[in-house]
Amino acid sequence: MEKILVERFRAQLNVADIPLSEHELMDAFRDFDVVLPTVSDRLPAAVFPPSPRVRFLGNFGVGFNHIDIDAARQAGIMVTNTPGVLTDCTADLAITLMLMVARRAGEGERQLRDGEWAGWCPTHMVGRKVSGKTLGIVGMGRIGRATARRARFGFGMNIVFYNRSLQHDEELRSLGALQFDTIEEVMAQADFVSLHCPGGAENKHIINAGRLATMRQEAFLINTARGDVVDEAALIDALGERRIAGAGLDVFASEPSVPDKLKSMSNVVLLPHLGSATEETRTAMGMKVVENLEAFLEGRDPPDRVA
Ligand code: 8YV
Repeated sequence: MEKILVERFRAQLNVADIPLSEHELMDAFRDFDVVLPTVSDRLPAAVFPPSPRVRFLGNFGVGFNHIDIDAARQAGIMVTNTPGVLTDCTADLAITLMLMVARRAGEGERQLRDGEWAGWCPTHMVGRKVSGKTLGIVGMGRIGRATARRARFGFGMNIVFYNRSLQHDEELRSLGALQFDTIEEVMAQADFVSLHCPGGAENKHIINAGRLATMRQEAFLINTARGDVVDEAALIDALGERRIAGAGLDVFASEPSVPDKLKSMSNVVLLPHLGSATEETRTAMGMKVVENLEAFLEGRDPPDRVA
């Protein structure tokens, strides 16, 4: 993205690649007009100095729970994000995780590479069928819907979902998607529970011990949303005690650190936050950041303003 920025804004901007520590970010807020953070850059209220020079935060990503939006608003700093362009790839990855964990793909690949595959036999690495099962979605936004479409039309799955607001429209009717009033009801019905709600204080640990206890023993949890949505310790307990069948996780509470207990579990698939990681999507995200920045510099309202 830096290359695109340098080329596009050579005349207007002096571009620097800033290290990530909170302290250095505070300095950046004093020294720069524009900062383009990613999900790895934690921007709590404490990072915002009293009279920051920065006027624009162009977040490289759709989720912005790592930025204290109220602090930005109070400081009069505009914040933008990159919605829409990563919907397909994130939904693709949710389906990848579902397939991998249910069909034991990661486990099987590790076994083969380790030279431990003893040959075909009827009971070798038997997993669970995905097609025709019930998918429970928590958060029926863009990515939730894209995941539901893939599951319904690609795998003939039944869709049930929870969403804060009531949703009924033509697309949901064509998916045969059934909305429930509570997350518990969705979790109790589903063979796979896939999380697609935003992170941040509002949704912190909405998947907790109590809710995990409502899941069926043969069900899987899939998370491509944010790590803090799930109480990781409670999930580790549920997985360890085989109260649920497994989990496919692309996001974690304290990235890039991942609990050793999770790493030691064979019924868990772990990916390093790859939701949007394709050439096409990362380029499109970069272009969105550029579009928003361009609008800001020209005094227009950026298309993806969140504050
Ligand atoms: C991005 C994501 O890669 O956009 C998001 O919210 O979670 C990821 O897919 C990440 O945010 C980059 O900053």
